[in-house]
Amino acid sequence: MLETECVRTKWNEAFRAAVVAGLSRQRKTMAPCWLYDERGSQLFEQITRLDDYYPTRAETEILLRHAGEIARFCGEEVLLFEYGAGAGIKTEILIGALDRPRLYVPIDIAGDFLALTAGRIERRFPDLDVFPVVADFNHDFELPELPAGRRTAFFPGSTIGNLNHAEAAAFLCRLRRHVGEQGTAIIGVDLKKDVQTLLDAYDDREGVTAAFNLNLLARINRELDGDFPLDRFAHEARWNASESAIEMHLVSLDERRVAAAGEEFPFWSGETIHTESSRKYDLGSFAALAELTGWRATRLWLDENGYFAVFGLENGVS
Ligand code: AVI
Repeated sequence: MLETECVRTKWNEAFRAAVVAGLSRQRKTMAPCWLYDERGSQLFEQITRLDDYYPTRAETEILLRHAGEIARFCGEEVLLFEYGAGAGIKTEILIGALDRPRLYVPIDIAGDFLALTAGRIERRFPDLDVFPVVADFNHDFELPELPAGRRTAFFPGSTIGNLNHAEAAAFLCRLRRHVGEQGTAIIGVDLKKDVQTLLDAYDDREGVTAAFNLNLLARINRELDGDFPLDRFAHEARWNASESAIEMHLVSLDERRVAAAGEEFPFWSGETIHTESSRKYDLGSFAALAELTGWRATRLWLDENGYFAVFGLENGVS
């Protein structure tokens, strides 16, 4: 079996196992990573361009406005690691501002997507060496041997908000190990704000976020022989104040039984599948999380509305 086929087979098996486990729970839930098949990734791209979805705009504004300062914070001739390749324009802004970056290391589990990103960056910055690493950055993995030099970890998009507290802490510890003693990190973090702005961003007027969420059911139908009636489930965005998170749910509009992956799953009318949490931090709570994991949060850049933060972290080990 070809290596890519093998990865795909394992991934299909993991999807099947996640669906059976997630839909068998008393509170049905699926991890957000399953939203991103090819169609889901296209829909997410569209979300980032919506008027209602402010995070991409706000973070890009910060990077454009403060690129020089952020680059000075990272230092000269750095090795830049990006977790989750494909932040597109944001990566290009940062690389374009860095002083003679030595190497760009995009890290992602999706090998084909990673190859596209690597090719794009190589064409855009022909003098920069690019070393893609296929790995699931949500779990521990070893980096290959790389040239010496100061290292910066870049994690934009507030993807850290999709991790729970324990996962986010483990992730920040992992970054610290990867960048070593003199290392730094640039992390994009979406901030708490009025609830209506958040609800609008996660239930946009154009219905793209709804299509993104419902695509999970279409994917189950396609890949696991499911029979979810897509018009009898609805997208819902909810603010969970105690978790400080926007949650995405898929609500069953009737009582029914649904087949998928060779099993049957009962739904009561109004029952939901929780498909994503997007945690919103305040400045103090994110700085505290960073410090808890051995970082020092020494720099902070904000957009004009104060909606989004880019943190500059330094490895606390001196
Ligand atoms: C990828 N992640 C940071 C997005 C977010 O805002 O939590 C995913 C998303 N879900 C709905 N809209 C965007």
